[in-house]
Amino acid sequence: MPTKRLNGSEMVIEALRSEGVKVIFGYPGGAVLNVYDEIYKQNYFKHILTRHEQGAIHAADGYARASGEVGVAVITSGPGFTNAVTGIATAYTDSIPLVIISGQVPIVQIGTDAFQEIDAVGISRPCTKHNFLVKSIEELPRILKEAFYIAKSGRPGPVLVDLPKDISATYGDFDYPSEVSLRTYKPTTKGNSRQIKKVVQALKEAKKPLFYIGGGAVISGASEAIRKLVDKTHIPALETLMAKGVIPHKHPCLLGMVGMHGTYAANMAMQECDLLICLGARFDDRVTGKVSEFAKFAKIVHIDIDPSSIGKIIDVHFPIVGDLKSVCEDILECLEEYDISSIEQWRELLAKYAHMHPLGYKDSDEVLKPQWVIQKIGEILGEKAVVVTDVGQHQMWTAQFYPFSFPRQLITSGGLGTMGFGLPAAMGVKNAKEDKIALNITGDGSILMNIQELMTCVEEKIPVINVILNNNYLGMVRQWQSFFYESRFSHTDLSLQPDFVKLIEAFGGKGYRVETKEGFEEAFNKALESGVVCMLDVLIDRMEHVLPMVPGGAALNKMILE
Ligand SMILES: Cc1ncc(C[n+]2csc(CCOP(=O)(O)OP(=O)(O)O)c2C)c(N)n1
Repeated sequence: MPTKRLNGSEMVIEALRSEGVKVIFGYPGGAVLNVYDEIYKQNYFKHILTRHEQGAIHAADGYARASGEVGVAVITSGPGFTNAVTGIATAYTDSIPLVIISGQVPIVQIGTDAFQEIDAVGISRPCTKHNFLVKSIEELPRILKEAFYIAKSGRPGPVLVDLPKDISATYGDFDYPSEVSLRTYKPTTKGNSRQIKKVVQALKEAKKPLFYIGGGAVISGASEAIRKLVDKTHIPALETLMAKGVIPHKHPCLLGMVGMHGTYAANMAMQECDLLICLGARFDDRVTGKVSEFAKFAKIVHIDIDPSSIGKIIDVHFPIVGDLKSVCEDILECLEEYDISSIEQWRELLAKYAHMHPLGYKDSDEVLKPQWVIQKIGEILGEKAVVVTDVGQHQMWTAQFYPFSFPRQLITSGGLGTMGFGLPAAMGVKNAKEDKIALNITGDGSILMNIQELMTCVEEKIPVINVILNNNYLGMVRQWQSFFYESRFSHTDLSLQPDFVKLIEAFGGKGYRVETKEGFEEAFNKALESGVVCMLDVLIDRMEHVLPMVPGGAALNKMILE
């Protein structure tokens, strides 16, 4: 490609075009105005104006999670940037690839407390995979190329490009690099073959082996290879919240979700296994419970693209650094034969556990149970929806009761647990997956955190279906207060509420209040037919708990079951 003379803003547009970006989310302001002027002139990609910078980042994040591509957001300096931080941290914790272009004050004003100046690079250091402050026009093409490369390679994550206003107007030579070579950053993708052979040997010898599947399985596209491994070996598998759908919910080897609100069978399996094969999971405290009691009898295999995550929390006997998909394929190749009968007793024991305490709830005819609502939605939509959640009890009930059957079908803030994620993320999802229904299951607390994005949905005609499981409480916090603070409900009562139906109507969408089972089906079908952004305000049992529950810091087998 011949070198072109472009200014910084034109370079940004050209880079986005070269990267094949189809949609970006953003919010303008003075420091980023030059870039916005170029956005106005181009027709390569769509720009969606959110109503808050946090919304822009979550939307780009939802887009990335649903599509597997890099999400892009453009924001301005100062408060624009600080508003974005929660979104950036959310993506960082769940290893989501984003490129965020933020306007910055002109170079000469940096460090002078100029209007809307903030140290974006300093603030974002702990919550980005990498960040750049562009100091000259010459380095901008390289930085843009590297930003995309770093965001999506290895363990993905958000990358910030902080672009001072003067540089966005300065002309320079634009020669967009076709490749990236970074001396200090070279992710290992191929797993060590000797180590893989050892794992295969251990797998054949184990009497109680167990697959522990994490979000890395989704990110690396390893689902098919993992399914093949499970189908070949019949080794029981458990999943984290972030791995929902990697193994379809009805697969006979799947024990369900592990951890604080995991199934009895999954948690007991974790405690009793003799070989734990961790496939792209992080040993998060919500999964391990008390670390010293965790998988005490097991030899541990940990496969992860990020070497720094191996051995961080749990001692590992067989570390393998590499891309999970490629390592799983190597294991499959190396495995050749596997004697399924050698683990029959183990499978029988776990089947007994699953039978003893299946996931369940007491249904009622007087009051709507949230679990019933989610099961019903699952029956109606099944594979037709990509399900987004906010954070709280509704998130856990969704994980427990929705029949997930493909990877990227559940989009949720797992690591950071960010209330307010749902609605904007669902907007991103709908843009990535037009053929799917974008369903946001949310709480009465969470929805109010980014409710302004309803306006974006109306303007951009994004028909997100929001289901509020309304318990008039910050339910998950109230649950902790019930169990661990003798029901002193300090500031978790949300009885005072807006009229959600009128609220969404004011924005220009459709709203329905639901109090009965019949009413739910009727309203839900109307919402599906409406083709516009909707909100169902579903009044549920106010005091329902998410069970089972492992109290924070307890061992996984110390579950509260009822
Ligand atoms: C931004 C943010 N603030 C606070 C919390 C702590 N928190 C976790 S769950 C929860 C309650 C959520 O309430 P709601 O959205 O109504 O959902 P429910 O638990 O009732 O289903 C809170 C406050 C959080 N996760 N995120």
